[in-house]
Amino acid sequence: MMQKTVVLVKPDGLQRGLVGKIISRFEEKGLKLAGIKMVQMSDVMIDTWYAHHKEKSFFNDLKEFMEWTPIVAMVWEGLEVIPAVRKIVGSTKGREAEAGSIRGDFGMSGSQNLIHASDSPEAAEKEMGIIFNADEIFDYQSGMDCLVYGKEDLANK
Ligand code: 3AN
Repeated sequence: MMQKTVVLVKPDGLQRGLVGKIISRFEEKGLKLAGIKMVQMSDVMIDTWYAHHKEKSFFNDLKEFMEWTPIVAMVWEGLEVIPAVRKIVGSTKGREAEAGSIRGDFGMSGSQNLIHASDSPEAAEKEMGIIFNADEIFDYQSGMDCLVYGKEDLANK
């Protein structure tokens, strides 16, 4: 199934100059960029975004971290892209994340872990709504699709 997922380069990724490298990973994978913008997250946005973490001991630190600088938000599209992107991102704690993943290659921390990626279609919808207006998510024909996907992939998309 064709899906969209939301990726954030968090403040530590921006500060460390990793925005370009992170975007390259997704471009090289063959994903289609459907939206991109720089955003300063607010308390209200974080409360909604991380509502499921609101009772956690680290919530205030998480909020402060996410508001430290602007973030770079993207929407990437592809076949079953939500789990595919989570694999590229790697597990939460950088020092335990698999080598080859973004967190595994570039980070050590479980809080300053460079990047966010939606973990379900429901989360992706919610996160798109927090960051993007409808006219900031683009539907266009990707010239790469016929190279990236085989007939059988596209038959039941
Ligand atoms: P992931 O980003 O891998 O889906 P979640 O959803 O469990 O991880 O956590 C959301 C964010 O909360 C993480 N990306 C991280 O910045 C922060 N976080 C998670 N666990 C901790 C923790 N134990 N201490 C501090 N921050 C944490």
